[in-house]
Amino acid sequence: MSIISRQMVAASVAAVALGAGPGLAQNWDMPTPYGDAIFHTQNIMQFADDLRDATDGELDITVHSANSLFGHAEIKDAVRQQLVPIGEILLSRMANEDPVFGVDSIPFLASSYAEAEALWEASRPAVEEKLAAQGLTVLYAVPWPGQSLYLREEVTDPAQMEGLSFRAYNVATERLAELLGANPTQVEEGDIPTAFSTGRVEAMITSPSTGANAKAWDFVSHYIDTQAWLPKNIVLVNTDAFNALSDDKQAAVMDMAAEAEARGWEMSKAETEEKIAALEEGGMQISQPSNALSERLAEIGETMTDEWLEEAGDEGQAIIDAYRENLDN
Ligand code: PCA
Repeated sequence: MSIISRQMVAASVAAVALGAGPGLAQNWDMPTPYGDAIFHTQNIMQFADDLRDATDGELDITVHSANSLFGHAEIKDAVRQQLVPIGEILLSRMANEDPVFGVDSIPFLASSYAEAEALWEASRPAVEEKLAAQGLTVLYAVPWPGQSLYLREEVTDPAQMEGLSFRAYNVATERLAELLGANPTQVEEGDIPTAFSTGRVEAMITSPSTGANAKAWDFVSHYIDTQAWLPKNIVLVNTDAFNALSDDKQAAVMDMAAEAEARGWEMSKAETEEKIAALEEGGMQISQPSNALSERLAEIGETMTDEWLEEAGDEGQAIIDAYRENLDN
């Protein structure tokens, strides 16, 4: 977006903050990275509708999807600086800032919905605390379906992936590619089709949602259903902007966020089978990982868990302990 429109957004946010008395309608711009066809975006649209209804139109969120207002890399800082009051990002994009943000992207640490839920419960307090220190309040987080492999040939031996240009979307996918002997390249979700068609990448690991949305069958032929982890998107609000709302509006935001979180997890679960079927309908061959591939990926998962624990220290160990305890209950 241009400098001028950025200044206009900033000016309108400032005006809203100044005039934030009860009974005054507030318009919030909300940037998100993913497109309108993605269930996360649809869930956010529903959240915005529910909030508009709950506040009699006094809190009116306009969703700017697909990086149209700010790019993915800018959204968090835009919310911090109150250029916009609210936004969505992939939580693990912040892992280079603090490893705690990346715990949901370790292969096979938490690869089912029940495990992902136990992990979110165990890690949420630390995530909230770190973001609170930056002036950000967590509203909710929703996982993508399990992350699976997209390839141009049938892969049964992990050695077949050595040397491939492999699309990455966070530090964990970069590390996974390295451990597979592939060459990672960061590519935004919306740029996947172009990255494949221009030969920048030739393999990836992502959800059936993203694969189907990108029409993966146009550029890869094989889907291997590894469902290795469930990375989450997180919705953040600027704490000052939130505190400037009336008590009623604050309560409505929190209530609708809790509903959006519950709804989003259900949407994500339903997506998994639905979008794998879409990939098959598009002409892709769907298969389960071979034993050799499963073993290699499990090994990589253990390596990445160890590396993560080393980086995250006692705080990381406490999260893993709490996670395992949640699983036992
Ligand atoms: N889709 C996003 C993040 C994880 C996912 O399933 C992506 O591929 O960038």
